Amino acid sequence: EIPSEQWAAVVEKTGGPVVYKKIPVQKPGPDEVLINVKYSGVCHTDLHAMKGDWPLPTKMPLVGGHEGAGVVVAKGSLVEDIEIGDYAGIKWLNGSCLHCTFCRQADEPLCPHALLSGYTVDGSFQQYAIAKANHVARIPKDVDLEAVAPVLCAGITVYKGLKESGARPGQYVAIVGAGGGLGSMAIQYARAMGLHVIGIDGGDEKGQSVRSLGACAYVDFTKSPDLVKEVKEATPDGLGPHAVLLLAVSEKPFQQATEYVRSRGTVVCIGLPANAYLKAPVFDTVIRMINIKGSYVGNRQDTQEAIDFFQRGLIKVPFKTVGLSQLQEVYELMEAGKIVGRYVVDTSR
Ligand code: 8ID
Ligand code: ZN
Repeated sequence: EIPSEQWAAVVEKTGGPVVYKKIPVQKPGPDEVLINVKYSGVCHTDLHAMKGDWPLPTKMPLVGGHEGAGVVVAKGSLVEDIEIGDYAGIKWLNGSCLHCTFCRQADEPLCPHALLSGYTVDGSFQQYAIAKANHVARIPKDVDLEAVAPVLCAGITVYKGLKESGARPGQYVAIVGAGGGLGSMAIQYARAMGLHVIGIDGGDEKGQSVRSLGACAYVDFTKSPDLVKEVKEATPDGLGPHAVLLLAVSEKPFQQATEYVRSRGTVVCIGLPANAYLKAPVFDTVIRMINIKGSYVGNRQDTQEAIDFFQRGLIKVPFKTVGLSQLQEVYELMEAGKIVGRYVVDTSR
């Protein structure tokens, strides 16, 4: 039975903190489903949202969360291809119009009318969350909801970023922020796609994790006397990685990546540090034919492909699970840069 009240983690004012409290359960509209969220991953985006880091306002009060894995418990009258009891996922893209030029070309994240879970609409840090049926991730019944939660944003985003990078099997990719949530996933997706991985992050604990997930090299940005040289030397011919995935929450690596990417290589910007700018020398960008681009989550097909990699057992990323009531503590660890991999919250406690 669906209760009328539920536990949720609510941001009541920009800047936080997040408050664990009871709020009403909403009813799905005709084209929506209600998902009993069991587990939700905690993305750095949720912290950016609480802090008001970006030039895009959030709704307020706000229930954050956009890596919610759960069970469909109610659906609107227009929903046909999803049943009560199915496993489903709340992802960043909660809904899109499906008729604009971007939606028509499967670039749904670019839809001018996109609804964003845990940002412009309430997300998965509650026991019962709503999303447009057309956009919820379809999760097969044999998949573990706790372990798959981080795939719903981190997994989809890095998988898409790797595709956007154009890197081919056998080539080298540098992953900047490799010890974080997106980074840990990126190492595993890159390996599954046949790429060699150079992980860049700070500290020994992250280094250990990066290596154990399968990177062939780890470069510690807090210790390296010459990071550019070290990254280039991690490729056999010394010419640098074919692609760079920028996942860090700081501006410096965004200014640095073109210095070590291989000629004709691609720098993919994914991390969203507050007030940050890209900078690259025009001369080098031209004469070395460097590509610089952005990549933003993924479309519905990317979502299902990312889940398929996970279902096949190719993506094994350790995570720590705590109660939803402890979300504020997770944010404090994240702010301090102390999280290795991903935290998942259990909405039942
Ligand atoms: O669609 C998108 N583009 C998208 C989707 C999801 C998330 C973008 N994001 C954004 C988030 O909003 C956030 O800005 O990606 C960024 C990373 O999210 P995350 O992986 O959830 O954050 P994290 O777990 O805190 O990991 C960040 C890592 O960066 C490292 C940190 O040590 C941490 O491990 N890092 C930093 I801060 N500075 C670094 C540097 N100079 C660095 N690593 C290497 N070099
Ligand atoms: Zn996210």
